[in-house]
Amino acid sequence: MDNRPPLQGRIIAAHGRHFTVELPDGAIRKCFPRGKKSEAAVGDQVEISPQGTEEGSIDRILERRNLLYRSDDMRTKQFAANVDQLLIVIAPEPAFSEDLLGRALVAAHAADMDATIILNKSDLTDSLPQARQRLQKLRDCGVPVVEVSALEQDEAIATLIPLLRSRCSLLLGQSAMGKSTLLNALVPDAEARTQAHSVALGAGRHTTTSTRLYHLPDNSGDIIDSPGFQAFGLFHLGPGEIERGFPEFAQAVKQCRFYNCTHRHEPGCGVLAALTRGEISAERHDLYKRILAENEALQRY
Ligand SMILES: Nc1nc2c(ncn2[C@@H]2O[C@H](COP(=O)(O)OP(=O)(O)O)[C@@H](O)[C@H]2O)c(=O)[nH]1
Ligand SMILES: [Mg+2]
Ligand SMILES: [Zn+2]
Repeated sequence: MDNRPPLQGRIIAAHGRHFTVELPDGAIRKCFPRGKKSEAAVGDQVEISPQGTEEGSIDRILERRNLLYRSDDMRTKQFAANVDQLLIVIAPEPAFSEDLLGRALVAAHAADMDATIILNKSDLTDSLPQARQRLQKLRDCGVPVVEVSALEQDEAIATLIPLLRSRCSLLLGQSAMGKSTLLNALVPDAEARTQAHSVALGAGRHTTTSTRLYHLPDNSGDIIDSPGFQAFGLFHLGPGEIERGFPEFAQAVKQCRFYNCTHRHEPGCGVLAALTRGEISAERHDLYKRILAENEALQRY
């Protein structure tokens, strides 16, 4: 048994049962949580007890600034902790889901994280106008949108680096939107590291299977890559948090007659009035109602 003092480090990768922890001097240790279940997430600051030269146990997760997660049915999936901004990567092809995009924005809001949409593959000029048009309602309510093409590496880097500087950013998106291609442009040695890991796991060469934090060159910021997702449940959010995830409702909510208005059928509802006037998009209001209905259905069990 080792009897050395605990060390503080940061989780830079999660692989199911074990985690990669980076220490302040850059050393890496493979660490296992104490106990069966672990709440640790990439980005967490942790206290570890070193074991041998390469391993350790995670004794404690230090207090988090924030945590982004989703919850589908009874399972929750933590994306990352202590994140400064969420970068949601979408593309004109394959067509992105407005439902998933809207949910990711709600989750970011609830976690107190800035969010920016990265519209990748801007070189696909045939389908780009439609993608832009689908984003307009989010642009209108103040969500920043940045267009890049990961295939035009130098330009993409020049556009993204100022956004990433001195911050920890989380790349999130459906698969095939180009997250890994963007990451490889930004972090030149990322691909080698990802592939070595995928080969070890027997996973596909181009499939991101785990969440991992990378340092940008010159330590100018951190970026976290994550596997794609097909579902984005928000069962952990209450009605107020869901409502605040739709910033374009904020003004209209002040006009609601009832303080506990759910903005679905109530008389004197400011949101429904704004919807009728075309100031709030019907798709966004539908998404709001879907999330609310899912959470209500869960509470009946
Ligand atoms: N035309 C075009 N294709 C891209 C761009 N970025 C990525 N791709 C392609 O899209 C596919 C999915 O990319 P990948 O990075 O694996 O997506 P991920 O699943 O989000 O990590 C690959 O075939 C990439 O070569 C881009 O900016 N333009
Ligand atoms: Mg990927
Ligand atoms: Zn209302």
